[in-house]
Amino acid sequence: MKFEEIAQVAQEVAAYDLTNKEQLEQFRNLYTGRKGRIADLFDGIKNVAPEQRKAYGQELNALKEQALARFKEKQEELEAAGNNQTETNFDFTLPVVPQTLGTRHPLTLVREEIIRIFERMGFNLSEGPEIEDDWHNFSALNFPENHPARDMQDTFFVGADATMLLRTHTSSVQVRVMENEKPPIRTLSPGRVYRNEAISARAHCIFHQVEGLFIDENVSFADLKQTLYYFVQEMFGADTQIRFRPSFFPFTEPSAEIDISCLICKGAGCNICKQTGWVEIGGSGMVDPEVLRNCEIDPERYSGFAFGMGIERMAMLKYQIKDLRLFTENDVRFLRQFESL
Ligand code: 2NL
Repeated sequence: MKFEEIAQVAQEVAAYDLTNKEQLEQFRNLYTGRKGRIADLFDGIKNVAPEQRKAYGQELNALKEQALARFKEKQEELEAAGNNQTETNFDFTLPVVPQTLGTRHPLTLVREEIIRIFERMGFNLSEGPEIEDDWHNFSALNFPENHPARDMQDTFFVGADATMLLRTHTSSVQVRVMENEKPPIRTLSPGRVYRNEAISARAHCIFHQVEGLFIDENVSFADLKQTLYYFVQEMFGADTQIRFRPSFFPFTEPSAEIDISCLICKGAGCNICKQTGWVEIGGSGMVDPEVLRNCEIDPERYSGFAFGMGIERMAMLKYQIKDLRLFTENDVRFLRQFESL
């Protein structure tokens, strides 16, 4: 009776379909495992007549060897077939490996939003070199010979004879546009600029600005105001107020700083706006006739306005970023918070 059972299990072991990992596992549970049929048969030795026990034990050992050998052989076969995941052995319940997409840099997001707004008003884009000559960065823009911006303390000069410099604003791009194209001109020049400043939470030697230039017949300060009013409403929301404060730049006359109502406290006063309710986003003015003449545009016939705004400054306001250094440290914990690609 017991011997027949061994023969029966031996047949099953030989015939068992072992083509995937699940079947191997079932086979182990059913036959060779601690609670399997073979273990049961070993337990049953106590019910075998004493004179037959030796033979029973031998047959049972043979069965065990046979089962283990078959298991090992099939296991090795499956492993050799590579960890090729086939439809039958792939675990579809495994969690997926997350796809970590990149995000766009906040300065990129803000720059592109600015560009989109001015494009709707007919501005095109212009670019120019970051390494400039004195003419395009300073002289054409009416900077006097002894102006402090021309000092080594403020500007990075390059080359053995220091005749070239890293542009301190993108006005240099617009000087090139005025030299090469005739009015009407409506152009926007976003770009990286350099100033010789100590790095802190509020200042950096490398930053970004966007400048705009509009030149045609009969362009007035009213056009400047309306253009920038439309811009801030689109950029910061319809409840944003704008205010112009008299100022001075060598290249514009008259000149005005551009303030907007504080986005955080809506004008009530907070520490972002230093309790004033207003924050500065840039400067503007009517292009000085001398600058037009320097670029061979007749100031008797044409007039224009120009403005410059800091991209970091606007990104800080928009996203409430408190330290300028975050823009350049490339800390993924910071970068990942912005719109993904
Ligand atoms: C600021 C101030 C300003 C301009 C930039 C400009 C360019 C040309 C001629 C005249 Cl070619 N003006 N640009 C005018 C006024 C202010 O920038 O605070 N920028 C961050």
